[in-house]
Amino acid sequence: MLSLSRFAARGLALRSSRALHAASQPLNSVTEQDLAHFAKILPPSSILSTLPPSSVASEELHLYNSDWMGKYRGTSTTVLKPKTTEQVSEIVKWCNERRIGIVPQGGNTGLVGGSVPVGDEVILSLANMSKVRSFDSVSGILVADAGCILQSLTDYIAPHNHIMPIDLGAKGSCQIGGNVATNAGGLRLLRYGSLHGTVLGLEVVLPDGTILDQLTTLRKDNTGYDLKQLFIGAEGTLGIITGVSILTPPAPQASNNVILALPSFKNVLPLYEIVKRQLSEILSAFEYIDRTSYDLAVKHGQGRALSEEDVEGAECFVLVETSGGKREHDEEKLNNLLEFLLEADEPLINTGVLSQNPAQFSSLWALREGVTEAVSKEGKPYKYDISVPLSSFQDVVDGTREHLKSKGLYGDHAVKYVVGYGHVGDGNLHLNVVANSYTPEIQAALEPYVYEVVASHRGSISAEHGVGAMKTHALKYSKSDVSIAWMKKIKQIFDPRGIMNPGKVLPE
Ligand code: FAD
Ligand code: 2HG
Ligand code: ZN
Repeated sequence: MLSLSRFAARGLALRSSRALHAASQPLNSVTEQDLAHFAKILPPSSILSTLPPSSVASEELHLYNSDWMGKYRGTSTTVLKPKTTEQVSEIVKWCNERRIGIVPQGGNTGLVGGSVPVGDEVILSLANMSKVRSFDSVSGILVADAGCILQSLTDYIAPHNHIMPIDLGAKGSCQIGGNVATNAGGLRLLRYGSLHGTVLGLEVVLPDGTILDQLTTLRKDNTGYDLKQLFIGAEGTLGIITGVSILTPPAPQASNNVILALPSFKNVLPLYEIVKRQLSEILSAFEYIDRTSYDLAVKHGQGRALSEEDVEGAECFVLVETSGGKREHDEEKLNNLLEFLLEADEPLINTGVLSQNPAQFSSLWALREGVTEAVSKEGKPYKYDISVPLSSFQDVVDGTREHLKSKGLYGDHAVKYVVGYGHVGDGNLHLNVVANSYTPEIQAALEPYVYEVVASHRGSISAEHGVGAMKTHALKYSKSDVSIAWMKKIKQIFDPRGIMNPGKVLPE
């Protein structure tokens, strides 16, 4: 008995050292033989390759090889677009045997370079896996292919009076699988919590091609380790999500929003306390926009500008949304809040602009949701999505600007703006540094500076966008050596040959 277990343990050690060795070898490039094999799994229309017989021009792969910001670029020769989980499994099995790297790609809206190759890995696009598998309008449980676009799922369940528990500016392009893979936060997290809570089950193709079917629709299931949680936020490094089961909340009967103009950032925290207390159960978002973010949103046509009078003297803005069961009740609460705020002896706000109809509701939201787009139109953004104490949001933004000034990098020749906006309710600041172009000097001035500031607050270097290719070297600022070592062990167990989204999340 004893000798058998010793033997078994030795066998395991041998296997894992061989696997470790494999993972440190360079990955193989796709060859014409590989393409011939993929052609047995997929129809020609689902294969895009610069290699024969597909032989498309490399420009046709540009959209897949480049990220949303135009900051990260891969050199993949081949994009595969399977329609079924079985096809994904067959592709992955082959790539694992041949040691070809795979990058799972959803809507390619990620902001940390996770969705594009670091070299010439195969891009496995989920775009053709876009069917709703089932929806139960009583429980609100939706089961869908991972490639379903978030907005189309929203539209699908709307007639059944349900909404998706997640909402973000990229909803028209991002996919539910990408949302789960990044554990996306977004604009509804304050109300409906994170995907770690709302995702009930997943179907995942593991790096050896095995299909892990955990697509349960159970609200409660305590049968041991909850494996699906590992894939939520793994950014495609542990497997390819092919199906998602998610709990969708009933649509609120009434939603309202208001933009509050504040004379000073220091009023944001006390305002948040009052708003939470007064609106309690109907508060569904509390979003922060600094003045420059607002000005850029307006400049680039995101939402309708507030009147001159409303923005005069405003250092920043807060967008408050309510979602509740009764319109009159909610409106009364919101009006009472506004009255209270405006009539205070020392008012925390200058003014409040309340939406009066659905068009105005969307327009106010666009001023906040549209900042990302506006910033990208203005220049080349360096993006840091960090968790720091709310009280330090402005100091982090101002400190970064001063730091760049001290390096001679602030001004039209280099960095044009340093802006802050984000999800106050989640303690998540989006620090965006808008430059004329991406340069090594700006990069060196920002990193590790920003990460050190975050670490000094015991914050997180990634509150919601993930690590991707951007922050692998910076993981240590938010995770201990012990945590990183265990993350590496988990990666090694699932993906001993290192094929799944190489160069992402974990440091070398
Ligand atoms: P992709 O960008 O394609 O991929 C992202 C990562 O997930 C990559 O590592 C990729 O390999 C992996 N991946 C994708 N699909 C799968 C899959 N099926 N299985 C395994 N791995 C997979 N993010 C937020 O959190 N909150 C926001 O409010 C927010 N707003 C945004 C607004 C704009 C305008 C933009 C452009 C982006 C925003 N983002 C936001 C970032 C981005 O939209 C999210 O990270 C989103 O969840 C990515 O989804 P996607 O389908 O585009 O994934
Ligand atoms: C948001 O909250 C997104 O608008 C994007 O997470 C943030 O572009 C960014 O930095
Ligand atoms: Zn965000």
